[in-house]
Amino acid sequence: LHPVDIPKLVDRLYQLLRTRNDKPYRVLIVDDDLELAEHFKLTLQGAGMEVYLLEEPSHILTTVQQQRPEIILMDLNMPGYSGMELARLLRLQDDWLHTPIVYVSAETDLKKQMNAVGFAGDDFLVKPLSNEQLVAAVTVRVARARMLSELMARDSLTGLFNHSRIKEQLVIELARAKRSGKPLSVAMLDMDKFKTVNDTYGHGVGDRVIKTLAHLLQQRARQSDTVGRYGGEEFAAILPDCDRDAAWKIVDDIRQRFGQVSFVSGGREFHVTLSAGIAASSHYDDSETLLVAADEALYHAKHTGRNRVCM
Ligand code: GH3
Ligand code: MG
Ligand code: MG
Ligand code: MG
Repeated sequence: LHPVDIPKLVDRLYQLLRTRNDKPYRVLIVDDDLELAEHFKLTLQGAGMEVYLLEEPSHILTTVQQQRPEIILMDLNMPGYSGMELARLLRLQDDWLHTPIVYVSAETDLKKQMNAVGFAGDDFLVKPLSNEQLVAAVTVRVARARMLSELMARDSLTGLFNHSRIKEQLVIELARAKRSGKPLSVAMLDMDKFKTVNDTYGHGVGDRVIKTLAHLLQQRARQSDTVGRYGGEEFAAILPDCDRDAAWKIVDDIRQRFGQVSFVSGGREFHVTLSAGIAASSHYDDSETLLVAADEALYHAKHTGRNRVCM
């Protein structure tokens, strides 16, 4: 049995973060002082970031939708608009609930600063601002936001990607596969008669079995594969550059290895098997139908005797 290897998990997290951090930070500047905004833009671009200026505050919602900024630098006072109101408007949208919003203003009155942060937004930077200050302020916040989103995408029991990240990742990977003309397969794996494991040996032992399969999946997967815990004792794997037959071989190998693991509880030894279903992108156009197809194949595996991989 493998206990969850925390240092390895943390290491993997940092690895992921590094690859995600390869992408330039996306910054949106909202300021009516175009000369200053342009200066901020050049400074942040100089640090390797992608920067957009919002010239027309009333377009803020469509602009964030298009540019998907990871941080917003918000002026406080603009003719006809208040930065606080714009920040509040963003905060009312689910998509922008977590995006750091930092006011950048010449306002030196601490009470007014706190009032703005209390109304919406996260923090306050006072102009004038050195280039170093600006770059550091953005870097720290975006790096932390990315780290947080990586952590939130993880299932706490296994450290694997969770349900929502799997679905997000599938949309991205499928689009990439369609662009490159390469195959992509999806596998759904579900343990057989798992309720019996819980009923016989207890929930804690059940959890251990779940962690063991997670570990096995992670070890067997390639760097480019995405494995996740889809639900209770159900797992999903996205295998890019892998057609249905190749996917079947990989998943069937995992099935065999998992079936060979000897679990021990209270002096008793037992084995657990799994069933799996596979679907390939060559047959389906969108991520939802691909997942449904993998699920149907899994259902078929269950109904034809379990402990098998169907496609
Ligand atoms: P089947 O072969 O048809 O899949 O039978 P099954 O008993 O495995 O049925 P199903 O997949 O529907 O049931 C999953 C069970 O897994 C139900 C629940 O008690 C258990 N389970 C779900 N999440 C967890 C968990 O986090 N820990 C433990 N120990 N058990 C869980
Ligand atoms: Mg202004
Ligand atoms: Mg099951
Ligand atoms: Mg299940």
